[in-house]
Amino acid sequence: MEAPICLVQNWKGQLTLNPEAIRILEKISQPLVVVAIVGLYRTGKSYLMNRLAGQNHGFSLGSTVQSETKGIWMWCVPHPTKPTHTLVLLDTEGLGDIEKSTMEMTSEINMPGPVCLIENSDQQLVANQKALEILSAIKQPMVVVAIVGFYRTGKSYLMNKLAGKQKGFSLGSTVQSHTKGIWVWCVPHPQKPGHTLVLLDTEGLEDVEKGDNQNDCWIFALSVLLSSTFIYNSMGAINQQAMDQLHYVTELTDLIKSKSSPEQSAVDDSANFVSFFPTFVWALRDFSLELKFNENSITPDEYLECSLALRQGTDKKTKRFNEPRLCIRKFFPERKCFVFDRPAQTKQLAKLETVPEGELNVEFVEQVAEFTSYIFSSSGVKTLSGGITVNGPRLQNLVLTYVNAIRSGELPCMENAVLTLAQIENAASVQKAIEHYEKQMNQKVQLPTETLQELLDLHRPIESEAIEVFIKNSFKDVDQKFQKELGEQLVEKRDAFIKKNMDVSSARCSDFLEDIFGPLEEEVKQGTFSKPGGYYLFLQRKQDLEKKYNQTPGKGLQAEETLKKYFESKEAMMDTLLKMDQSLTEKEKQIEGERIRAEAAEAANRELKEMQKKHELMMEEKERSYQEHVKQLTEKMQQEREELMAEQQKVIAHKLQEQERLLKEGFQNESRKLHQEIEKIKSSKAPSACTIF
Ligand SMILES: Nc1nc2c(ncn2[C@@H]2O[C@H](COP(=O)(O)OP(=O)(O)OP(=O)(O)O)[C@@H](O)[C@H]2O)c(=O)[nH]1
Ligand SMILES: [Mg+2]
Repeated sequence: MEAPICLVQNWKGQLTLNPEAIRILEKISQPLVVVAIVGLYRTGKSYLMNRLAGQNHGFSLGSTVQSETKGIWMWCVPHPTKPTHTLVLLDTEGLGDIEKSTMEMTSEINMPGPVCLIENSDQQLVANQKALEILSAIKQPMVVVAIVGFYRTGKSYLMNKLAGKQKGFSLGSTVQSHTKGIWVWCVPHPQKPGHTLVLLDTEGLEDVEKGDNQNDCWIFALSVLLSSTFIYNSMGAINQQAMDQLHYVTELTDLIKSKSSPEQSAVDDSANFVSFFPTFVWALRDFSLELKFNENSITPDEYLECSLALRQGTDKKTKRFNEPRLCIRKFFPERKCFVFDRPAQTKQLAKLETVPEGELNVEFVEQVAEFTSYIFSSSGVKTLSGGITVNGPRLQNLVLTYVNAIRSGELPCMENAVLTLAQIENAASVQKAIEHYEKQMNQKVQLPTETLQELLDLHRPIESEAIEVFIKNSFKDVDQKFQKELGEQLVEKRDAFIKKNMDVSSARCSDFLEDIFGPLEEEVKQGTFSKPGGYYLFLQRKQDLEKKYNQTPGKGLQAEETLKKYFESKEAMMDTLLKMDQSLTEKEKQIEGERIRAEAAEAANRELKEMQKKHELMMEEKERSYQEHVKQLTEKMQQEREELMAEQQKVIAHKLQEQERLLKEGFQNESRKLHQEIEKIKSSKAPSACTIF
């Protein structure tokens, strides 16, 4: 075996055997020596196993704080000392990986049926707390499909099909509009494991009974903002009536803002819509026409595109004709159309939910199957600008931000929503990084250390990891506000460790001093040295004990300082001993006094040097830490820049395509406008280089 292979896969807590690995094992007839390694994540297990295989590479090592190995990996190599044996190395995924536990929690979607997400009561839109809580518990990436259209046109019925259920979103069987507000139903994605399919069913537009349709526009706009696939549902053909009904799309420019403060003067804000708008799917229900154009059969998509062709002319009527078409083409570059036959006999329509599939129109059943299959395979995860994928907590915040904006009379703004999200998540990322730092420091550092350098050497890689945790979990950190905050908190935490290191050391040294010098002090009290020649006798004993103290290990970096303080506190006592020693002449006592003072001066000098050294060390550390922040930030910004460029390229490609079509159709003016938009995007500046602290 050239390289290791996965033996047991661990996918979201589900263990499965890899048949390929089993086949390899089956072929080995030699006796096996099996060595397995188990332990906490990121502790060098894979590295050690590679050494057992006699290789530098093999089991993949991670260089980040994330656990690299998942499940159990196997590597069979010839036994290095037993020629007829095979050595089987089993490398396992790290235990206690925090990331894993949060990932595993995620798969729980507990929604037996739909719940109202945004209530529409008394012309007020209110986010429903219960639904928000359900959303916030789902940590998986979300594919969000919303349906919008006129009332009583079978929207809820179709959404139930997407949920794979006969019943769910409630249907009305009378002419009265049934669904109110926006309802949500989260189900496991039928084709993308680890993803959640979020279905948004909305209240029918233009219900005559409602009288006031003020919120219809908002329901339309919110559905566009929240979804990654937006289904517009209507009855019959795409005729002028259907287009007129779609006036909401032209009103989006007045309802949604992409940038909080549009810096563009020449180009309006809606030019940015295309970068975050969902895929547009038109569902035509009870469609009874033949799909033919100039005698040729056409697909539903071609039918949609034909219907979106513009008309020449400058009169009001032509303008009204062109406007919704232009908006759809400009805002929704990705478009799709599905037609559906009438599902059943008239008398069965009112109770469609209870009609067995076998009794439905065969064509309709096929069309629904084709439709659901497209939605499942083609709808992407809801993504915000900057490549930020939406999960439950993020969707929850989006709903709140948008609904609050509408309630307070502002326009929901895409950029603001992302910034709000970023603020919440970046604050949490700082917290997460600090927790990582503290946990690792407590685990890896044995206090007290012998030197400050030693403590800093341990601190450094852990600080890098903490920054990495932050960088990985944060986005759109405007002016590096949160990274600065992290920097400050890390300094605080580090200094707290430095202080603790000193405190622990001081306390320990004091204990040692008491143990070592205690008996001597006792003897002094007893008067053992209060006799001629007693002073030098005392000095001798003191020196011996000092030696003993110096040789005692584990004192930490406060050893000298504590000793000095101790002697200082005993100065008066030693002075008395010296003065009382009658065997010494005054001259000798004077000389001894000078020696003591010289020794003290020397000690003070040493202390000063120590202080300077410490200061230098801390300055170096500050610089190094700054460089680490900058390094990781620069990498992150590079990535973000690339992401942004890719997004821009995509937008430009869409706009170029539309521009070409407009030219072909003979709309020079419109084409020129698009050209301006493209130029504007091309000249928009990439995020500036990093400046922090
Ligand atoms: N003609 C026809 N009726 C349908 C179709 N699909 C569902 N229905 C029936 O139309 C009625 C309304 O269906 P719903 O799914 O509640 O319609 P809706 O668009 O959600 O209605 P509102 O929520 O009031 O906007 C029900 O009796 C359904 O059985 C369809 O494709 N064609
Ligand atoms: Mg409905």
